[in-house]
Amino acid sequence: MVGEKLVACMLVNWLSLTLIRSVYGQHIPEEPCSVQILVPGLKGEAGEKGDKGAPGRPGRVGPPGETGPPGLKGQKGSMGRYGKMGPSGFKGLKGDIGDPGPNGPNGEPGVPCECAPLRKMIGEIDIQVAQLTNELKFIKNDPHFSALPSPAAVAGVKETDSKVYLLVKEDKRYREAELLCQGRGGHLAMPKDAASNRAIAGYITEAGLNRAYIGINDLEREGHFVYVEQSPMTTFSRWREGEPNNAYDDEDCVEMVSTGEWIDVACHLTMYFVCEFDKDTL
Ligand SMILES: [Ca+2]
Ligand SMILES: [Ca+2]
Repeated sequence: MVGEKLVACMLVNWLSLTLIRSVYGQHIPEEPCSVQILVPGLKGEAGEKGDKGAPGRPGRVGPPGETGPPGLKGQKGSMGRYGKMGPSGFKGLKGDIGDPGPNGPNGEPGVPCECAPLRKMIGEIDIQVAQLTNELKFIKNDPHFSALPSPAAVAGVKETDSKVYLLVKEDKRYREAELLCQGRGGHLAMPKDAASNRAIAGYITEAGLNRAYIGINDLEREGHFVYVEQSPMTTFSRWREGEPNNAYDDEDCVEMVSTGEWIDVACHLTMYFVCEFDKDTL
């Protein structure tokens, strides 16, 4: 490099001296050519702006960006399908009582009735019946019986010339009924003629009953009916047609129906009964 510069320097100097001698014809002292170090000159003025260059190569892929802020809530989706039916739950608590329902339609006009006085009257009658029942229990032993009104008026009993009959409205078996009559000084009613049978039947009918025990049975000997006081049957009887039939081998007691007919029935049946009392012994 230095060598190239030295040669160039010597060439320039020679050319310069030749040019000057031909122009001026004078003698110009020669200067020995020396090595010089080239120093950069002053910075020139800025050039004009060049044309736009070609687009550069695409840059490298950058790192993932940070998570941005949450976006707006999306719209509600459509309803899904029904799921399978679940198991039965526990029984719930009893609910409150509902509101009262609407009033029903008006009833038909009733028959005018003074019910309160009637109830009071029924109550008084019940008391009278109880009192009369007690009085009857003392009929036999009451020495002043003759001073009392007639038995028929007192108790509503039926009577014939020689008998007083009392219909007892208590459901009893045959034997219990007879014992109750005995306790009052009598027996179950023993119709021994048409008149007494008619009196007892009328009593049953007037009471609105269909039947009542009377004092006839074949408890001692099957088919051999006697009166409850053990007296034998007379020629009088009022068996209903087909009776006595001792049905189911279990009919040893006798009821009178409202027509006055007799029917043998089972003794364990309970029904009302008619007692009779002898006027002679009252
Ligand atoms: Ca019998
Ligand atoms: Ca029978």
